[in-house]
Amino acid sequence: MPKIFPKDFLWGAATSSYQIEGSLDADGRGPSVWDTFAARPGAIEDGTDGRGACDHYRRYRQDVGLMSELGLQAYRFSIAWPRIQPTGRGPGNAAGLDFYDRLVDALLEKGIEPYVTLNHWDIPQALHDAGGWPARGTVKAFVDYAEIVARRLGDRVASWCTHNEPWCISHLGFVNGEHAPGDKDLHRGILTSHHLLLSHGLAVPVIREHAKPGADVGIVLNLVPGFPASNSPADADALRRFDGMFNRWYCDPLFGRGYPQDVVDDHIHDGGLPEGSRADALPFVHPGDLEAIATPIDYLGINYYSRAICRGPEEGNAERIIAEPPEDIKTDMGWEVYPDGLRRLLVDVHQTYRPKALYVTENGAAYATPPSDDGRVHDTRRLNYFHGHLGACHDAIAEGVPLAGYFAWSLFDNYEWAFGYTKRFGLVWVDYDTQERIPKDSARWYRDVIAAGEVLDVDGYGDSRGDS
Ligand code: IFM
Repeated sequence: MPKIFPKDFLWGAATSSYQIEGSLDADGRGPSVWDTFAARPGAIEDGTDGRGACDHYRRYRQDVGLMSELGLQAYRFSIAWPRIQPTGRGPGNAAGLDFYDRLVDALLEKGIEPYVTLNHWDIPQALHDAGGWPARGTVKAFVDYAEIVARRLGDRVASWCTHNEPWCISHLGFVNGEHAPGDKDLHRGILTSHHLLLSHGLAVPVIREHAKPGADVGIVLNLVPGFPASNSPADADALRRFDGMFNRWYCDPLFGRGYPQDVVDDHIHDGGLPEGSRADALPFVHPGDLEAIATPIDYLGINYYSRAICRGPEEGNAERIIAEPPEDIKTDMGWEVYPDGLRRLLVDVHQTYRPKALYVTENGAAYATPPSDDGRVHDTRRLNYFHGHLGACHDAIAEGVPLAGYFAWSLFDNYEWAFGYTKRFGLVWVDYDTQERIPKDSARWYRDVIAAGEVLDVDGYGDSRGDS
């Protein structure tokens, strides 16, 4: 059966500011926490930072031309907060705002809808120094920043996202220290998650006030469907715990259910909250916070890469673990390729929370496949990944999920955070020395999929050369 998408299904690709822009010192940009973190010895696998990246800040016109050649209908990108407010407070920096103004206009000239994310992790360093996400004062700072951007771009932007992947900021940034700012403190991670959610909820009406009629406002979560490794009670509990920390801690309050008590109990167990803490009486949750967080949104964006197989503690190993997938179905990130997890996730979220609309705001795979002798990049494994996952999207729609669009991650190979430039997620190959761009086989396939509105067969696109 052909997998044909609804006519109004939106096809796009996504990036983020720190991962592609480069030009970190241009036009009054202030330092972000990622500039600082990347300078820390050993923090980044290849010791690099975002200073060069894809040089998109200077090459954005050419890049928009490439998007147009690929037939993208929407481009999801993020605004670098330190370009707009170099210290995270005060009036907008004209040169920084001008850049995004030009980018938005360039996109619209090519008929590409701008999908703007306000926070894809690069919070100004000065704001972090003043307390950062664990401090409640940052909530107001974010809402002020959102207002500055919405005032300037609101007349043209089709869709707004407050935060990208609050779990990553809270957990990777503050609990396990793999991301900026590199803290290892569960309590600060919990405070961060609350302040991200609260600032989202308070920013929604402010953005709406300045947005054009019909523009959407929402948030993007990285959700991971969990599966138990066996039928044992220990594995069932590992799944409950994983799902709670990763998914429900964010979805439940966003959709009016407050924080889940079982996750509060897990946090108590792990030393992140005091004994006796109650989900309905957390000291950092002020009256009105939960109502603000649950402000109705126009869509929920889901970033999906893989699933987790959850295993409970075993004798001699007190830790609950996520089982390792087999080698042959892993991407370069070590993540299992599991397309049906996306269908399951979309159906579950739809049935549990009933968001008005859903988007897959990121989905993709890291494979390092270099250019072959013929000058092309035969990324057959990425092609197969996209083929499987778009099929899963189609199946979810057939099951009644209001899935409105799909954004491939990523348009370009780019700076993969703590992995530096060692992981390549792009539809488009980037030579970081010359800044040459080469659309990969997956990009040619995706272009044809967009034109057809259908999950096309991959035959005739890939080539086994160079992709192992
Ligand atoms: O590159 C990241 C992106 O910034 C956020 N979502 C996951 C991607 C792949 O790790």
